[in-house]
Amino acid sequence: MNKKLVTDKFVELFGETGDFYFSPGRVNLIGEHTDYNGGFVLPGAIDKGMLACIKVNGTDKVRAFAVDLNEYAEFGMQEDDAPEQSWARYIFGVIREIMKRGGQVKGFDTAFSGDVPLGAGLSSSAALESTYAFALNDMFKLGIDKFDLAKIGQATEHNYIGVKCGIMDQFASVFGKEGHLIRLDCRSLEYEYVPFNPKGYKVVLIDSVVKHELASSAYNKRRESCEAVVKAIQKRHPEVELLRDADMAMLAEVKGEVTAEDYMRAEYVIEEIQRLLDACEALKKGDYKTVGEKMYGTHEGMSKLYEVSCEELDFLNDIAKKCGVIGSRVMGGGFGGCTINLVPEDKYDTFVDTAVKEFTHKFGKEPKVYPVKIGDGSRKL
Ligand code: GAF
Repeated sequence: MNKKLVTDKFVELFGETGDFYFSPGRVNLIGEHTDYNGGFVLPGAIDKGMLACIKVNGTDKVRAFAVDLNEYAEFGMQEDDAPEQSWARYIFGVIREIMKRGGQVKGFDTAFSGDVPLGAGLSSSAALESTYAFALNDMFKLGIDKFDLAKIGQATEHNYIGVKCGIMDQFASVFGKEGHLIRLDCRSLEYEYVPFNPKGYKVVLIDSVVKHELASSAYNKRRESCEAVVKAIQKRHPEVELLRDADMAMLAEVKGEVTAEDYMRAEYVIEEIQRLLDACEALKKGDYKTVGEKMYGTHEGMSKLYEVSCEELDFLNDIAKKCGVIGSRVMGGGFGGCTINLVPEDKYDTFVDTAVKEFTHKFGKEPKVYPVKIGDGSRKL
């Protein structure tokens, strides 16, 4: 993380340096598209994220600089002051969500930079939201707890970006703990840190470098499908609030009442919640083989039923199988981005070399490789 770059830019633009805050991106071992269905997820913060320098400026305006994009934005903090630039809308959204909850935010100057790759499914946007939610809470002594910091990030996505995401990414970013995954119940927000040190294995991400233009509308559509199925199930089972409460028998009952597409989406989610629970049990016993099998199951479901994979990601998944990787799947929302791979140490080099070589040969572009280190959550530096 280039602290010097951020400091230099901040000083050049605004004079004396300010305070530094960092929030990470995340990986998720298993449990995808389950969060907004009230299910479970198993993410971990990574050692890459967003770094911001920030200082009160004595005005009622924000002056912000995105170092990596070399772009400047200046905006007020009232509802109709929304900035043009999409990166600035994340900061604006966080401020607005804090203010809606009664927090007093004053004008500030800021510059930020990130080393979490954009559009790779590693939650660069949650990292940005968490950085500013955490920083403003700390600077203005707002007393917002960590759960609400995560919810502020999520609400920013809903209300200022237009992505109806779940809570996983922001939660992982704020609550991350080095060497641990977080088993999170996305309905109650009860969570448990699960030590993650798979002896004999390495975790690596292979980035397909595919970025889906319409990812957010496709994402929102998946959520609508799940909600449509819940509505149908509720006619017979009013106690079902979210897909998390449904089972395959309930789903089967509404087969003729929902579209075939919505049915497949719900089938995936119900199976995925179970896969995650099974994987967590296996993880407790150190049974990585079973964890890996579940990961392959997730990929299959995300590809065939939820239809959020793509040719490139399926190709990477096949290579993983061929190279003896014990678990591999598309990670995050999908529609491009990375696969996460649980690789026996002795197969690591061969897998990475083969994936890079064969992918480049087939698609004419090189995938990126990110070894994963599980780091801490939001913090002041
Ligand atoms: C994206 C969303 F932001 C998360 O809330 C989650 O739904 C994920 O996709 C899929 O599991 O990262």
